[in-house]
Amino acid sequence: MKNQNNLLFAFLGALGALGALGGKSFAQTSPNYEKRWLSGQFFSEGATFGDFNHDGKLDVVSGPTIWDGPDFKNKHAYADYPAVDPLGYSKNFFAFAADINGDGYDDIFIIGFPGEEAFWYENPKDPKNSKWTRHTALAHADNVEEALV
Ligand SMILES: [Ca+2]
Ligand SMILES: [Ca+2]
Repeated sequence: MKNQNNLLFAFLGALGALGALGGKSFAQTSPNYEKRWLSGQFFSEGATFGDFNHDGKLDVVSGPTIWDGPDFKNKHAYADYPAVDPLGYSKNFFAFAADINGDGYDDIFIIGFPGEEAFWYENPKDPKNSKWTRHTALAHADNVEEALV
């Protein structure tokens, strides 16, 4: 035990020396982030970021919901489908943000359950986030490894 304590003190001393040499402590250089809990229900395996309301700040899309950045407190539905059993799978395996129709606004592309439809939701370009129109992209997306190209 004494050897372990000596080793720990030597390790901490080395960290302190490195911090002094760099001018910053270890705590000042380690990643800084805040964990946010978006929902207690399971809607999708996929989630992503995009600027859906076109305000220059990234928003989050997960399942049928968009959370406006940067605080992610204001949420709104772009689609309407229920939560699923978290012991199973959803119909939303991958989510991508891209301007599919070239109108300057991020749309949402979803690869559903393997072997089933891949689809995208057209951004209505409305700050009130009115109805997003769903379009079929592929009748069958067979591989989980599918990627938006
Ligand atoms: Ca935004
Ligand atoms: Ca678009």
